[in-house]
Amino acid sequence: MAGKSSHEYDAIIVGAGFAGVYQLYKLCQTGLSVILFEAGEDVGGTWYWNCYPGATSDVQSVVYRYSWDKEDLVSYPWKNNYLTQPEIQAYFNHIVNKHDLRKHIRCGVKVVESRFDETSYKWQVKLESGQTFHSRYLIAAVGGLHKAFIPHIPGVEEFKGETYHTSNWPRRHDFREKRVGIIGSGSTGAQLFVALSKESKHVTTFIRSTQLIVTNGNRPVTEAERAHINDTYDEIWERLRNSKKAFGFVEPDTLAMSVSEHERRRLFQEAWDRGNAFYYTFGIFSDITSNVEANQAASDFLKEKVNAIVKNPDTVRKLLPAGPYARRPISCDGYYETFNRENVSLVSLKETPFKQWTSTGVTTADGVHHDLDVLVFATGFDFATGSFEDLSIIGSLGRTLNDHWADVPSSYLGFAMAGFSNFFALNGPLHAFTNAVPQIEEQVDLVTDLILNAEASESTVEATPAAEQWWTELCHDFVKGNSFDRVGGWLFGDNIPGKKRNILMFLGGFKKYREHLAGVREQGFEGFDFKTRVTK
Ligand code: NA7
Repeated sequence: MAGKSSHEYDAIIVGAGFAGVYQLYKLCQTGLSVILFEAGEDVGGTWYWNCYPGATSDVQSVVYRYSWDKEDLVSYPWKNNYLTQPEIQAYFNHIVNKHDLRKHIRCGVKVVESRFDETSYKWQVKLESGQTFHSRYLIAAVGGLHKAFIPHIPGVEEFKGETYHTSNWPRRHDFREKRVGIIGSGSTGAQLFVALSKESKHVTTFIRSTQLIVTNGNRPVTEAERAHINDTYDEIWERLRNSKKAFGFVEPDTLAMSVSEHERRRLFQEAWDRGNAFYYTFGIFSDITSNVEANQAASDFLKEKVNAIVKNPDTVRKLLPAGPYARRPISCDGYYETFNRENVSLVSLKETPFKQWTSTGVTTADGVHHDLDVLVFATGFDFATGSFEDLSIIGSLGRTLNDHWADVPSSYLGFAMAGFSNFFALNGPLHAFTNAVPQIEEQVDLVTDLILNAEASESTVEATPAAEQWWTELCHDFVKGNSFDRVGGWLFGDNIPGKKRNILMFLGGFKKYREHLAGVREQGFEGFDFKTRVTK
């Protein structure tokens, strides 16, 4: 439905990734007037911005898509069991076109301030262009991993070559004659390192902390496999919805130490051959992240792989981490093999930190000057809260969302905050740590029902302070005893200087997350306050 006036809508959505596009679809179905603003020049969200070479999903193609379009599930073609960035972006365009959503989407539009007006019960949404739009509901679907983190590295501004963050990759590049330096070796840095080694003159990976990396196992899917998937799609979703990580694989109850060493190694090997770090971590044993001995065994097996694959013993030494195997698992095909190439170098920043930047590279503490034409920051994101900062969200009583989250990034169910009427931050702090797409669908479904209930009762809707506090404490409780807590990282906001350490996700698993959401619905939207709108 078109807007009531050119700047007046029932709902404004910000962001055209998995969350925003589904939210748009759902609200369009209800007959409400909706507009979606997207800062990028195309749909895709995270997958629009992160178009660096090698960008690939680490959730299998079969379940890295919407579950609600049954016809599309069985007909949309995909070649391999994992999806590359261009394939995912093509999927977004396909969905948007198929469901005639593009007419509601404005790309290349940045929201710079969003303020709730208590008198009109409307959000005033200001754009960079100077225009202001109004809506009853505001849904920020800006993605948890959106705000790029570029660390302060003293003297780096002396470098005069090309510089990029991976999430702001140039649409065209040619590095055939270029020497590239990559800072950062998480999921992004690993994929980029492998891909650029094949298309650049030389690649230097500057690694501060090494993490053990598992093959992704990307391979073509045969027609017979696809036919089987299509025949069993209902079972696949059913299994996924009743699992913890929602990756589509069966999550066993077997404890790592309950089987013989021989059997344990056999299963680790099988998982390595099959590929995928989430499968390696959660698909063979149930206690890799909760039992120290199990974690050690998983880690030792991967260290053996590094030893077996990487030829240079000094490189092996630099690649072996000291701590537990307990960060967001990283999947990357060909990672360790890449260190055997002639055109790559590894610099351990713990052993030889940056000493002096020059216009053509950097000298490290061992006196070596690393000549660079291009410097890439694969240094990650200000997870969960950072994405929302630039929207400058101001709720009831003039409180900003940034202030609300300053000490403890809190939410009810990962998307609702007390004091922020008619506002939903999809994938906000404390959403579930799972395959992103199915849990986004759960959030969007509930948000849509909340909006419909508020419409029917002519009310505003927001989380109660008690509900927000309860969910936040629950999320903090789930961390206790989890190996992730021993290492930290962006799941805790540790990567951002000055950010207070807090768990930023619900680690209770997808099934439990769904049960919580279902319970809220069954109890008449328990934890949400609907206040009748009084016309002033
Ligand atoms: P990550 O996983 O946050 O990785 C960032 C990397 O950047 C990591 O290796 C960091 O090392 C490194 N880093 C950060 N700051 C510095 C400085 N100052 N010096 C050297 N190295 C630094 O981000 P990704 O983009 O790889 O992945 C994020 C998620 O996006 C991923 O999990 C997927 O879900 C998609 P550190 O470990 O902090 O020592």
